Amino acid sequence: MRLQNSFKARHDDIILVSNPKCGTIWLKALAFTIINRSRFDFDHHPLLTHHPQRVVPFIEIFQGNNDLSNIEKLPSPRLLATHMPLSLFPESLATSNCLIVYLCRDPKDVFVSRWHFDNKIVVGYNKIDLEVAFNMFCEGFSENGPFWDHCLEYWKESITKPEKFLFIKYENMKSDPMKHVIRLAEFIGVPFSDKEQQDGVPEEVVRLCSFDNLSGLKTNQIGELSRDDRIVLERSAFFREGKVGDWVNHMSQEMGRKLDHIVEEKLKGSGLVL
Ligand code: PAP
Repeated sequence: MRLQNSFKARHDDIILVSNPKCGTIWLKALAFTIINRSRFDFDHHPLLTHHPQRVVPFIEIFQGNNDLSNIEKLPSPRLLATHMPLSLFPESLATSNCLIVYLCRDPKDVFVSRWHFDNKIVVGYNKIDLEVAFNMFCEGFSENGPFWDHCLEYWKESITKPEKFLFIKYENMKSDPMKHVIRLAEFIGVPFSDKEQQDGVPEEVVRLCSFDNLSGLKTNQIGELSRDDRIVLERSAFFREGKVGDWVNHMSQEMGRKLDHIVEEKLKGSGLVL
């Protein structure tokens, strides 16, 4: 609720939004690389030595530290990320010209990813049985509200205001990352020039931010990250499989059908299919 009162969106903000475990870190890496491509060359890039969580801040981290004023000190244009539902954003989000990129993913893979992630938290989390966690997910328990409500809020905006909300699916980005990198650059107002396309710059962005590349870097493998001092987790926790459909290795077909059915019902009539 504090976010509603204190976060002020700027006209040139770019805000990356997702439910947890939809591939936020990948989107952060891609957007950061696209925006800063004239500042950093690919051989000496900050992502080679800095965890992607560090190069694009979460609005919630400022909020958790009670220092949202620090977000005001960031220079424009700001590249920010959040897991917040749209309904928790302040009025300034709707009235400003800021851009929102929303990343969604098959909820079965999201659930499995989240369960593994939570079990890797070193401090600040009690381990939980997969079946118990699954039932809670199906009932909509999440710090950001039910998974489907979160997606739907942003989906509806992306239909009525496509110039302000870009809705992307993880699975589509996996099957054609180049197309999405080009689209993302266009949407955030920094399209690749013909020369850049001829020189293979979009390919370089895709390669730098690929799961294989990022997950193999020391900065993303060794050590711990602290999230607003309450949670400590392994840096590698953000890079597990990076695949579509890994849920089959952890959930039964029956669980998969149950979740599919719930999600289908919740999204009925919206045009959104997950
Ligand atoms: P967050 O919500 O805590 O920020 P987030 O980055 O959204 O996490 O999700 C992590 C997932 O993205 C992991 O999925 P998995 O558990 O199914 O493997 C992680 O492996 C995946 N991921 C991380 N980097 C990439 C990447 N470069 N390409 C594709 N998937 C990635």
